[in-house]
Amino acid sequence: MADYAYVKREPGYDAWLGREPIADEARRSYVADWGGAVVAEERDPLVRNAAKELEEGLAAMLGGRSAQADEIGGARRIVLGTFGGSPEAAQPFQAAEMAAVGEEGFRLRAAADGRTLVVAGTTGKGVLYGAFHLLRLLRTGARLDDLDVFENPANELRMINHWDNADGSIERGYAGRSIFYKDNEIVEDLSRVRDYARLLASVGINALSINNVNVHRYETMFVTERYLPQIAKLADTFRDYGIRLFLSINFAAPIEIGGLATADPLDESVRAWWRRKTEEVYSYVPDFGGYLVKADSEFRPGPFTYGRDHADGANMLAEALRPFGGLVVWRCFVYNCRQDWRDRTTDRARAAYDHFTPLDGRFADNVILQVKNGPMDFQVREPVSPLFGAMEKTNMVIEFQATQEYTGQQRHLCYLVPQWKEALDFDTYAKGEGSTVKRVVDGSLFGSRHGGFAAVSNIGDDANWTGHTLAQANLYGFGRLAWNPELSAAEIAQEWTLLTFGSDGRVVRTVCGMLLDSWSIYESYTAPLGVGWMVKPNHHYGPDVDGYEYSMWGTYHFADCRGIGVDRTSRTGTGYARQYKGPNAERYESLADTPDELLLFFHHVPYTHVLKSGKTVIQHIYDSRFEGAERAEALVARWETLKGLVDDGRFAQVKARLQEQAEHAKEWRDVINTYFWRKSGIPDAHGRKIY
Ligand code: GCW
Repeated sequence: MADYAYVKREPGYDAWLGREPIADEARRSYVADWGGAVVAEERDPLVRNAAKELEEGLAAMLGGRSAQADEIGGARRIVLGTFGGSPEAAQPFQAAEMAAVGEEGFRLRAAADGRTLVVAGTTGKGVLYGAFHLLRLLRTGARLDDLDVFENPANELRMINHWDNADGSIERGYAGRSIFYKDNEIVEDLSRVRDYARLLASVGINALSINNVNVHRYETMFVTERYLPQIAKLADTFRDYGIRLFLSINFAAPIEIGGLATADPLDESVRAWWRRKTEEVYSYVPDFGGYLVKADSEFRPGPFTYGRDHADGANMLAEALRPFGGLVVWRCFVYNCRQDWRDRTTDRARAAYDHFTPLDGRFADNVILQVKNGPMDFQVREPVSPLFGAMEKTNMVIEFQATQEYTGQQRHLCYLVPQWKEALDFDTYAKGEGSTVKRVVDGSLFGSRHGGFAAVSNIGDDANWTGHTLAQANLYGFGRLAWNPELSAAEIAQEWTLLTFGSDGRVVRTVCGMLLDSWSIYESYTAPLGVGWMVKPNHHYGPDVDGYEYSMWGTYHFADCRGIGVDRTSRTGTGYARQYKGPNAERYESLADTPDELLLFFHHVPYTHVLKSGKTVIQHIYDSRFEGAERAEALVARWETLKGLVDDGRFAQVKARLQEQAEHAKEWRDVINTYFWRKSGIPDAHGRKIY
């Protein structure tokens, strides 16, 4: 792991909490005028951190001077505090206004005296979020004179899942090694972890699971005193930034480390073991969040071994956690990963729905099911999982993948917020029109007790956290969206760019444009029309059309000399389309109504099938591969226009990645086009080079 003092100075380390002074002089003096002094009287550690962040942020914006009224000469002050603990912070608000602010919400207001800007919340956590919001407003050019902001987060759980292993490796990690572990120990120096907590808190993340859902030998012992003292220190670091720590657990732990002969969730000795363990965890981490569980999935142990179901398994852990207010986050990524490719009746896309919907109503109220956004596995394009909206009596969290396993591994640019927005805005029709996914997970649709968002982390110990500097926008965007899913992908891109690269109009326009185009570019040179995969096995990077075609993983495209796609209709296919409700089921059952971008997910069609766009499938395959590769190449040229406007370090870093992407996009283009030309025998209508 790179030395902290060193990485801290590297370009990109500060990410969107950048330390550059505000370039525009008028703006700088306006901010200086308002930010004369930061006043916070409470001892609450979160209020203290809020004040510290504001002070340091202001000092940086104003060019390194400390934000003291007399030095900067600003006449006005920023007051931070909780309504209950700071009369000055409460002063500008009516009782009803204060009552409307939830546990994590905040209000910002320019007080009537014209001299005070107030950052106030019900709790220290709210004040902290308010301070970060104010910093964002200061940097992005907001007017302060009549400032009046009121926010509560839309979602209770705003969580990051780390797939970090104790040996320091990261499953599907593309930005270096773990910042938490080295050689099966938790790192001693938590300075970098603290900076990470700041980044997360600044976008409202409030929960974090620190180890891979595939729990191996050492991580199984995280719930023992071998690790708990160090885990408690990690939890302390995160607590000061309002983040609750979760652990991924091994369902077979009672056997592997407990000396029991079984892990049967209905066995009293097993239940007692988990109760004792959980008590021990809470003795070290009093505000411990709970357990994240991958069970009976991809060779992980689970309740099936004992003839029990997922509700039995989850409820056993829920019982152990309940006295302490802890949660079970139980993943629904459950499918048969030993499928025979010859078997055409099994459809992996159906699996989560088939396993879990019969259990609706059986889960304890401190269990939350965590469902991947799509039914398969984080492909560049998938329909939305039909589990959303299908379990009225069950808490649900949506799981996104910020780490770009299937979307370019942070070597390619792929801003995922537009993809996530599509999933969140998808109407499930569960209770008629307007039953969107975001309303399922925020709890409002079914009145669920718990819910929210989770994302698989995309950070590692690379100096810039995410490998590709522009991939920071995915972490930023995830947090912002979890706080407020109504923000648009463009608004988030703009905020991130302003905060990260400053306010030069050319930079903002160019970077936002690149971000917003990038998902579509990546999609267009990789797998066509929603069919997915076509990647090299295991590491999943680069094109291999048949890489998974004859494997056990259930991810097939069924291309032959006549056509391609998976028939998931109920009349002639696997019936998956019927897992949707009302108009969605009708749409996907119908070849004519299925949108082009998902055509091959739902239907097997001849290459000569004509799309809504007017093109044949084969011509679409060729055209989009050619266009995609060209657009990838154009990204390099677009970035190059920013030479001298972005610091040299980050400029060079991004340029190198974009060049690699452009080259690799050609590889995708040629492998895919050649494959389909050879299979179909149909030439490109425009006679371009296909090998
Ligand atoms: O996307 C797949 C990955 C696995 C991962 C699994 C999961 C942690 O290829 O590496 O395992 O999903 O989500 O559990």
